[in-house]
Amino acid sequence: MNQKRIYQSLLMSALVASVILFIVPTAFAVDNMLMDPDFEEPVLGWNLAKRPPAAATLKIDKKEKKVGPASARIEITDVGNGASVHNLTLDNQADISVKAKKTYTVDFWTKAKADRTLILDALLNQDPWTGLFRVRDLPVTKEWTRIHHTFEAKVTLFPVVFLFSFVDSKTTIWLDHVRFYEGEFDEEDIVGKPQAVNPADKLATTWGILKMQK
Ligand SMILES: [Ca+2]
Repeated sequence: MNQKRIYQSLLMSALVASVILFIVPTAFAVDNMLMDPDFEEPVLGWNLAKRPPAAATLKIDKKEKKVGPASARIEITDVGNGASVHNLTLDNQADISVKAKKTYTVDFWTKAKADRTLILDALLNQDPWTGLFRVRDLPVTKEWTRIHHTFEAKVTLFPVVFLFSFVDSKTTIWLDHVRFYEGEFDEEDIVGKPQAVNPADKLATTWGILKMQK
């Protein structure tokens, strides 16, 4: 091969490689076990449970969102009497199945009106209500941030209910694009998913593409 041919073939290889790099993250997207994870339109997959005096409302918010056309906005007026973290929860209606010794990850986008914390919880959705995991004091700020938690299931459980608990604070909180899947944290690239465009998002998008091409 002459030098020009070699150069052309190298260029073609680089092109093919970059196309593959763009396709792979989509092709191997995680298998999300939750229902209605993006809070679009009617929220069939989630249930806001309140034990009085705990009180809150769940609304689909089409202005504040991170992935897709809407997010969940939870306005809390009373966190309850403090007797249980389950006094005020948003639980997913999917019957999740986990196997002992397997690794699972939960991740989601969140922001709040002011800094606050959040509790994540998952347990067997029937007697004896075996706990799968619980994480407290997750920091939520005024900027959209992705929180992720990875754990190993100690026992095989079905049906498991996954829930957010809001008893930490009355501050309004938003949630979007919630995923529960087998495996380690998948740093999903949300490029291509319709989302709110602001300068910060554009920067994040560019950085995502640069990282993928490395
Ligand atoms: Ca959404």
